[in-house]
Parts: sequence; C-alpha cells; structure tokens
Amino acid sequence: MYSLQNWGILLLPLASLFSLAPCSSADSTPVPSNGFTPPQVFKNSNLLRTIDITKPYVRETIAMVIDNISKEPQAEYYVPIPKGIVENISYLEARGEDGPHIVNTPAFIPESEMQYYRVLLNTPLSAGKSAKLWITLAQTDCLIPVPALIGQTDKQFLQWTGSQYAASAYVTEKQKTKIRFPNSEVPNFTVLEKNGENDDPTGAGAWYTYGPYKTVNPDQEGGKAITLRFEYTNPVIKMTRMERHIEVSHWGGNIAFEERYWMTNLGAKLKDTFSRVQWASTSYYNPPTSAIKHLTFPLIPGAQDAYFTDEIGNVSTSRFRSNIREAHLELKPRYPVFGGWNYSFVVGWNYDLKHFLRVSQDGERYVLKVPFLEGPKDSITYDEVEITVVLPEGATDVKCSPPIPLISEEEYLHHTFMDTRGRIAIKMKAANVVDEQHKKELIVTYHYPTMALYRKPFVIFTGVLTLFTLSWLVSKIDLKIGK
Ligand SMILES: *[C@@H]1O[C@H](CO)[C@@H](O)[C@H](O)[C@H]1NC(C)=O
Ligand SMILES: *[C@@H]1O[C@H](CO)[C@@H](O)[C@H](O)[C@H]1NC(C)=O
Ligand SMILES: *[C@@H]1O[C@H](CO)[C@@H](O)[C@H](O)[C@H]1NC(C)=O
Ligand SMILES: *[C@@H]1O[C@H](CO)[C@@H](O)[C@H](O)[C@H]1NC(C)=O
Ligand SMILES: CC(=O)N[C@H]1CO[C@H](CO)[C@@H](O)[C@@H]1O
Repeated sequence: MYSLQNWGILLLPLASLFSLAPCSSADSTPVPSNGFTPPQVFKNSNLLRTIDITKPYVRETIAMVIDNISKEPQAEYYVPIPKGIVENISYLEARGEDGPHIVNTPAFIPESEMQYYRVLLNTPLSAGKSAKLWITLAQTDCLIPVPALIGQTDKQFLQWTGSQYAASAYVTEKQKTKIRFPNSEVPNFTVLEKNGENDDPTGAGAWYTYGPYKTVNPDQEGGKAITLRFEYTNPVIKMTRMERHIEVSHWGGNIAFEERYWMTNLGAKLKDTFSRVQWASTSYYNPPTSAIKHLTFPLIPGAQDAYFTDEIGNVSTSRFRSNIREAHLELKPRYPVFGGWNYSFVVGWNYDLKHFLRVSQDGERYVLKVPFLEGPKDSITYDEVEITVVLPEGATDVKCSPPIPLISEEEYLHHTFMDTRGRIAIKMKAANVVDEQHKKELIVTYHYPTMALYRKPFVIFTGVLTLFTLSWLVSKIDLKIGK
C-alpha cells in the first residue's frame, strides 16, 4: 500500500507553478478591423522560406533578417495570413536568437482579407539595428490527392498550391523558397519564367528552389501561384475526433489513460471495389500503400495493461511490448483503411502514479505532469481533440497549464461509483492539432488534503457498517415476526 508521505522525496520547487493561472489559452490579437495595415517600421533584408511536404500537412519555416527602418525601437512584428488559410493554420511560432517570442493569434474578422499574427519581440529592436527571426507554421488539409481515385496497388500523388513568395507585411529585399518533397518522384511542378539566366525552379531529387527574387512589396504584385504534384507513399491519416481521458487515483496509486479515436484516411479513394485476394497476395511483399495498415503508439516506459478495442470488441492482432526502456503498442485495424474509409477504436493503459505526480513540502499541494497528447508515431492531424483529467475526490483549487492554445476549457464534477461528492474534472478542447504537439507537457496543480485520501475507505467502511447494522436489525425483526 502507498503512503503519501513517501512521495515527499520527490519534492519540487513549487513556488513557480503555484502562480499558474487557472486553465488559460493564448490571448487573441485585438487586430484593428478591416483595412488595417501594419506600420512599415521593418524591412526583411534577407529571407529563406522552406516548405516541407513530407507529412500529411505542410510545415513552413521562414528564416529572416529583419531591419528596423523607423526612428524608434520596435517590438511588434506582424505576419499576414490570408483569410481563406487562417483557419487551416494549426500553429504559428516565432523565435529569435534569444529564444521563443510570444505570438498573439488573430481575432478573426470576417470582413478582413488579411488576418495578422502579432509577434512580440523579447527585446525591442533599436532603430537602425537588425535581428534574426524564425517563423514556423503548419497548415492542414491543403494537400489533395490527384487523381482522386486510384487502383488498389497504384501509387498515390498529392498536390499542393501556394505562392511563389513568402507572405510578409513588409518589403522583402531578397528571398527564396526551398521545397522539400517526400521523395524524388515529382511528376508536375510549376515552371516560372527564367529568373535572369537561371531556371526557376532549380534543383532535382527531393529538393527544389524557387528564386532568389529581388525586392518584393507586401502586396506581392505579380506573384504567381505554384502547384506541385508529388508521390506520397503513406496514408493521409486524420483523426476527425480524439478523446483522451486521464484518471488519477491516489488511493490506488494509479493513473489510467484511455483514448478514443475516430480515424479517416484523406488519401486517394479506391477506383474499384476492394479485392481482399489482391490485398493478401501483395501484402506478402509489404509494398508501400496508401491504406492504413497499422499504427504504433510509443508509450512512456512503465506502461501496463494496454488494450485495443473497436466497435466489435477486443482486437487480437494488437501487440504490446513493455520493458524498462520502452513500451510500444502496435495496432492493426481489422481491415486496411483506404482513402475515404473510417475506423474508430479505443486504446488504453495504466501507469504507476508516482511517475507523474509530485507533492509539496506540506504534503497537500500536488503537481501532475503528463503528456498533453501521446498518439501514434505516424504523421497525423487531428480536427478535434478533447482532453479530460479526472482528479481524486476531495481535490480543490485546481490550476492547469496546457502547452497549446485551447478553444475551450471547463471544470465539472465527475461522478463514479462510491464517490460522495463527485470528483473535479477538467475538460480541455483544442482544434486543428498536428502530431508535432505530441509529448508536450500538461501541468495540473491541485490541493488535496491528506484526510481526503481516507474518504473512500471511510465511505466503504460506513457502507459496510450500515449494511451490517441493517441486516442485524432485519434479523431482529424477523425473529420477532417468527414468534
Ligand atoms: C482548409 O481546410 C478545409 C477543411 O477543414 C479544406 O476544405 C480547405 O480546402 C482548406 N483550405 C486551404 C486553403 O487549404
Ligand atoms: C503531369 O505530368 C504528367 C507526366 O509527367 C503529364 O502526363 C500530366 O499531363 C501532367 N499533369 C498536369 C496537370 O500538368
Ligand atoms: C484482448 O487481446 C489481448 C491481446 O491479444 C489479450 O492479451 C487479452 O487477454 C484480450 N482480452 C480480452 C478481454 O479478451
Ligand atoms: C466517415 O466519417 C465521416 C464523418 O466523420 C462521414 O461523413 C463519412 O460518410 C464516413 N465515411 C464512410 C465511408 O463511412
Ligand atoms: C532612423 C533610423 O536609424 N533608421 C534606420 C533603421 O534601420 C535601417 C536599416 O538598418 C536604416 O537604413 C535606417 O536608417
């Protein structure tokens, strides 16, 4: 049996964590309404944009040197995103040589063609000075299968369309765009007018480069769209919904995770009906396929009692390997999930709570640190994510700090068997999330008086005692009637 006092060994400097705000998400930029143009206080003197399309979503990195061309120090740098794309942006992060910068997300204004993210530089840039700035963003649902229908063993191709130039609210003096493909199979790409003596794009294999281009204004006048079509040998996995349930039990010294997935494949659909015979015969060679054949969940070592079920029941083709160094849950859906097909399933596992919980000196304030998301190691995107943390009965004064912006969060009472008051639970919702957010930490702190631990046994004890007394009384009564 666990003694809570033993966990005191795992003391943490808690002071900083206690100042956490109650569950909070990033604030929105109060970007001025329609017609806002960022003040022209910066210039990008050199910019390199890299577009990575090796995953089922697009990652863009913009590395640049920015100059302050105004007379005052400047600390607000704006990044424009067109209205039609802003809802497909999963995240936009910024960092400088002195670490990450805070980024305000746009307050979406439907009338405004351009929406602006605001980067707050850690240290204002003095007049006449320049600094390095890196912007990273992910855009989802923008790779479409072309052709939309393919044969069961055909190669799958995806298509991306974007701008020749990097989006910027300022004049860019010099820029180029590098494209990283998953492999060297690129049957179609937009060929632009010769750029001086050079072809545009240049490159071969899995890397192409558009540019370099001289002075481009923020309105990007004359900018062309580029369309790329490339082979994609993996399925385009999308979780349309995922519910992650985390339940903490001090009494049992256990933390239980359960995840419910609604999965779909956004890749090319099958032209003909699925042939199991053909599938079985080609599976032997294990060729690349656009179907989802398996998923691997890399869990934190120490995971126990993993399970995998779907609508029909326990799926016996799952494998769970767990040892001191690793814990892998390998799932094989009941059928290969081709483009347009769905599959929903549930996975779950347990851990010893002491891996995730720390206690303060007074023994009553706790810090729970768990991965916000785990998920398969495959490249995936999520439409809706809902994470619920259920704390032990008696926990109060709950504060949490999610690692990514949320769209909502609420606290409610969760009732289970033998609870007297119900347990405090926190439900957090996020939208449009990508696998790069896996393993980021969620921190929840709460107050839990030592006495609360004995509530459950006390309830059970009084329950049993009441039953006992009642049955004793009943037997007394029976006796009397008997006479
Ligand atoms: C944005 O996402 C939606 C689906 O959520 C998709 O239909 C649309 O084509 C995407 N837009 C762009 C510009 O990628
Ligand atoms: C793409 O390239 C292939 C051959 O490489 C060609 O047959 C096809 O017409 C091209 N498609 C488009 C849309 O340009
Ligand atoms: C479910 O499947 C796993 C793996 O094959 C097996 O170990 C477990 O006993 C099964 N559970 C039930 C309830 O059938
Ligand atoms: C898959 O699920 C989506 C909703 O998430 C639904 O619209 C679609 O019809 C489903 N497809 C199939 C083949 O059942
Ligand atoms: C007022 C001032 O010093 N402006 C400078 C800001 O930075 C640019 C580029 O370094 C200079 O050209 C400006 O003169």
